Amino acid sequence: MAITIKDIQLTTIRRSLKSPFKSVLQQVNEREVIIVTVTGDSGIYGYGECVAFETPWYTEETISSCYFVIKTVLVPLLTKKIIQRPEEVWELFQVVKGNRMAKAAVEMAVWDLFAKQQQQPLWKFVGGTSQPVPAGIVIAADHSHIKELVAQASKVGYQRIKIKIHPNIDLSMLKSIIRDYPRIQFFADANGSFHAGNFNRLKDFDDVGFTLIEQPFGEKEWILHAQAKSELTTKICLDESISSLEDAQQMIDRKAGDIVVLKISRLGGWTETLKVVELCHNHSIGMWVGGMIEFGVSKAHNLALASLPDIHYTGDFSASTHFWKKDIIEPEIIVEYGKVRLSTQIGIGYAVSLNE
Ligand code: OSB
Ligand code: MG
Repeated sequence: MAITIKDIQLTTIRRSLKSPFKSVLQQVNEREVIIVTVTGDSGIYGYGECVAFETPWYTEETISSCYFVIKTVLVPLLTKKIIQRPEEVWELFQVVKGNRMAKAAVEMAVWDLFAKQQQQPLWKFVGGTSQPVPAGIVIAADHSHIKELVAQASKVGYQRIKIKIHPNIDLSMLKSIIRDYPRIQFFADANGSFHAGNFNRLKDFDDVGFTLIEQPFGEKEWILHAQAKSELTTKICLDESISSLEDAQQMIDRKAGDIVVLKISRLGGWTETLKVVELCHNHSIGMWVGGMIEFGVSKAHNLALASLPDIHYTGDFSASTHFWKKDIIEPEIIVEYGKVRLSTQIGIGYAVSLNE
């Protein structure tokens, strides 16, 4: 059934992280996101979250560029339109170049709206299953804290721990930690900190015990990634490199990676993300859902994505309390026995509270 888009509201949320998030790219102390609320003609609300950062260190977009593009370009394009299927939003936004994170925030809200109109949880609407989603956490801190943070995460029950790495990190320290936790899967995320000049150093990471190495080289370094995939036994996984269906196709054609990190924001929304999932499935490429130091609206969308039967690796799913004193959703996201249970409520499945 068609939905007429009546109104689109933007709310800025700004909160401090409980502790700084440190990677080779940036240290994040505070987070600002935009919550997009789309109202349909029946009065139902759909929610999306824009997760661009304050400065362009992860993608080219920023939270201010997104606010500008959503407000002055995307809202006028969508308001009063009659939409039959949420995929039509992607078509409608084709006249706007780039700006995928801005587009994703609005498009996600429309998917939530459609799921609610169909009286279905979003995970069901996109074709997922009801099984609890395995929870993974990211350690992005000084090296002196890694051991202690792994011990804490293990106690909470996380089944997968992603450690932010760089070429100079102490490998014997990492080896001994990984040996101490045989039941936990360890991922390494290099955020593009390797280059042709230190390729051999990357090879030293091959026998540390990581399940995969995420984004060793820069975004466009297809040749270096292909070389890494052929010379290392550890799986190569791409994050920053994959911002479209075409990028995923490049990775496959050039044999530049084994696994893709799905991020709805970086890919420009659900429509493109689901195409990437289909492509990866058809080529036996592994997938998992990546985090963006986000709030509960984005996490709820991510949980729906992770519920798809094709997603086999554990994603960045930490409890609300990991980054935040208080999340913006009710109930908050909790990790039980290493998993997050999916909501049985319609749409994203959580109430959203936009006041402090
Ligand atoms: O490289 O995966 C990344 C957070 C922000 C920007 C980029 C990345 C990350 C993370 C995920 O590592 C952290 C999380 O939200 O759990
Ligand atoms: Mg990453």
